[in-house]
Amino acid sequence: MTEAFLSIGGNLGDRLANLQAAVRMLGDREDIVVREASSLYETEPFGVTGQPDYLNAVLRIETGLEPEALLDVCQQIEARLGRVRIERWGARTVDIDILTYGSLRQVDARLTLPHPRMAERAFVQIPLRELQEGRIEWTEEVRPFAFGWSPSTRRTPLWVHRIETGSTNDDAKQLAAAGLPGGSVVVADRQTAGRGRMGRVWQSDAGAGVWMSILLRPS
Ligand code: A4P
Ligand code: MG
Repeated sequence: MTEAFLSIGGNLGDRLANLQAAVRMLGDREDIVVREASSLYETEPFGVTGQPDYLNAVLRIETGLEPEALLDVCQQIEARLGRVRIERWGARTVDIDILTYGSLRQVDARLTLPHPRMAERAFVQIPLRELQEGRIEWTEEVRPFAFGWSPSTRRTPLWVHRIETGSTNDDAKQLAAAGLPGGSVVVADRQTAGRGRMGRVWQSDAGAGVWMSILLRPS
């Protein structure tokens, strides 16, 4: 079995149902085990603008399939979920790309590994870092959307980093409602509206500020 990372995303129809169906179809196969799924992220379209926002995630799988056969499976699932290729980078129900396959490096018209454009895309890098480092970043174009979704049973606390936010407390409450587990931390470089506990406002020197909230009992 070889470890591989897949990127999945879509921006048409019932986006969540489409991604869940794709993950289920991958996991139903005897030659693929889905080990871990990142959170879902809602992301601004990259490449072609004027299309709906995407939901994106990254999966860690193990597979007995050769890389080309794995790509066949990904494309079959895309087709079963109604993907029609109209324009490159255009809107789609589900797109499944292979990010890495073990440590394999190859450049080929049909399959290039690692995925040639993965480094420049926040919608790939941020979910990947979540799986590899247990750390969530929250940027304007990539927002955590849901946590602990099927098939992942991953409940490890996460570190959520925001560049700027109104209030880390409000963020923490919202993320807890979405399923972020206890022990998670929300930090921000800048906080614009939140107030400290008991009405106190905490302030540190400009440029050196770190605001943070810790989830103790997410329920
Ligand atoms: N191909 C080569 N290497 C690979 C690989 N490692 N994994 C070939 C998958 N496919 C690979 O892909 C075109 C061809 O790339 C395939 O036939 C395969 O042989 P495609 O999926 O048919 O077409 P595409 O997805 O429109 O093109 P491409 O270049 O894969 O686009 P991307 O890079 O997947 O970008 N914005 C947000 N926010 N979220 C998104 O998920 N996705 C795209 C598509 C654009 N903007 C996005 C998102
Ligand atoms: Mg693609």
